[in-house]
Order: sequence, then structure tokens, then C-alpha cells
Amino acid sequence: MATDVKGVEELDFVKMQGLGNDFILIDCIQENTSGDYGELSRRLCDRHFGVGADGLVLILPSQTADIRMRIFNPDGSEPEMCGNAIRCFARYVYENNIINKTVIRVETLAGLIVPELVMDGGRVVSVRVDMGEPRLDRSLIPMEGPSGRVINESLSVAGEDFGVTCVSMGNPHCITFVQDVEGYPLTRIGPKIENHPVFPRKTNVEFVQILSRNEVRMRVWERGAGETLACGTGACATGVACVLNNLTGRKVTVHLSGGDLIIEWTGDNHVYMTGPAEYVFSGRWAGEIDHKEVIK
Ligand code: ZDR
Repeated sequence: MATDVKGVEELDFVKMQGLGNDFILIDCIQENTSGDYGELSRRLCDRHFGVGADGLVLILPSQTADIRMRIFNPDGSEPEMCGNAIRCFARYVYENNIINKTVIRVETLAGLIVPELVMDGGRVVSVRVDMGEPRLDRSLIPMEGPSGRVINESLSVAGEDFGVTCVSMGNPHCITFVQDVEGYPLTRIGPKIENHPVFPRKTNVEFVQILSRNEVRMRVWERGAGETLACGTGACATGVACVLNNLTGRKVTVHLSGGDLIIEWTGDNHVYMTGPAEYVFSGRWAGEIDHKEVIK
């Protein structure tokens, strides 16, 4: 049974960031929440009326893996996965003794994802994540149209044609190669591609400039969040798109607005992402929240 209630909710949280893609983490094993995570994310991620973040990350128990991660966008929608968040998640659960292993099997809506903490003298210096296999068939992006891969295919957006390559890393990504990514009108074009009717679940949008066979510069317009400083799944999708278009080798450094990720699409068809995960602060949020109280 569910009823609409208004109540004050108090929650301990930690703020972390990976390349300036910032997240609020809540340990739902310890904290009691209403369970209306979409509403909670809208409130907490708001940079003026809340804590401020690009996403809300929940730590939950799992039946099938070591632990489970759920992630919500600032607009309340629930993506399947988040590459930058899972590095923060892995560091948090290890350093807070929730999981006492450096290779952690995490259940997500995109399947099993396996981050590995890279240690130096007991300190976590970075996190290398086995992000699983990229999904390339159009139906798996998902994207309307006949089956097959979407590689440098023409997409008409508000009267302009874009050559797009689409890759799912559990969540959808649409990549376009451009000559000058810094000067690119990302905030004008990004939302038009995000909401294009050809993407039934919308899409994340990446603009990429090739710098060499092993270096690219990428900017991202995130589904449900807008322009952010970095995107882990987007960097992985970009690495795959570069190979599919024969623009780089299988290992690239992706320069994002917030810093660098190393992406490798290995012979076993898995994509590996290596990058940082840092603490910002911890706090206790108290706010009145409209939520559906689920009475079990
Ligand atoms: C891009 C992202 N921040 C990451 O690092 O992978 C994921 C966030 C989720 C994204 N906004 C989506 O798929 O809706």
C-alpha cells in the first residue's frame, strides 16, 4: 500500500567526486529512507536548495553480488549505470569496511560490474573498473530502426545532419566526432539529441575531438543532468566508438573537462576504465520531503 505523506527526513551522506562528476552517497544498509529515491535525488542534487550533485548513489545489499549500487539523476530518473560513481562507490564501501576486498562485484541495472581498487601502501590511488561488454546492436542502445550497428550514421537533428556512432555501456550513448570540441555549441545541440525520438529511453550525448591515435578530448551532455565535467560510461563508449571508426587504437586517454580517464577495450571484448575517486565532505541532510510511504 502507498500513501502520499509529507515528512521530515534526516539522512547521513557523503559527498564524493570523480573528475568533478560529483555524487551524494547514502549507505542504505545503515540509513532508513522513504524509498522514494527519485524524489530524494531531485531534492538532494539541487545546487541551490539541496546539497548539490550530478547524481544520488545508493549503497544496498545484493542477493547476487557482493553489494548493489543504484544511481539516480538530478531529474529523478534512474540510469542503468554510472562509471564515475562506481569508482567512488567502490572506494567508499572498502574504506568504510562494508566490503573487505579490493576487487568488488557490484550488482547494477547494467549487470555485474567489477571495480578493482589500485592501492599504494594501504592507500587507494585510483580505481580500475571492468565495465563489461559494450552493446552495439541498435535495439540494445536502444534506438529505433533496423538491426545492426550504428557507426557514423547520419542523424537529422532540427534540420542539421550529424554523423553518430551509438554504444550502450548499460546506458545509452550517442557519439559525434567534431573538429573543435571546446568551441562546440554543446548546450544547444546536446538536449536535442538527448530527447530525439529515435532514442526511446533518451541518450547521453558525447562530442569528441581526436588528438592522436591514443588521445582524445571529450565533452558530455548527460541524460537527465545536462553538461557535466566528466562521464565514465561516456568515456568508455567513446573509446569503443573511436575503434569502430578506426580513429584510435584500443587504449586511449580521454581528456574530460574534469580530468583524464584511461579506457581500454581489450581482446576479451570487455572495456576497462581507470581513474580517480575522491572524498569531498560528509554531512547530515534534513528536509521536508513529499514521498510515497510504502507500508509493507
Ligand atoms: C555519465 C555518468 N555520469 C557516468 O559517469 O557514467 C552516468 C550518469 C548517468 C547518465 N546521466 C544516464 O545514463 O542517464
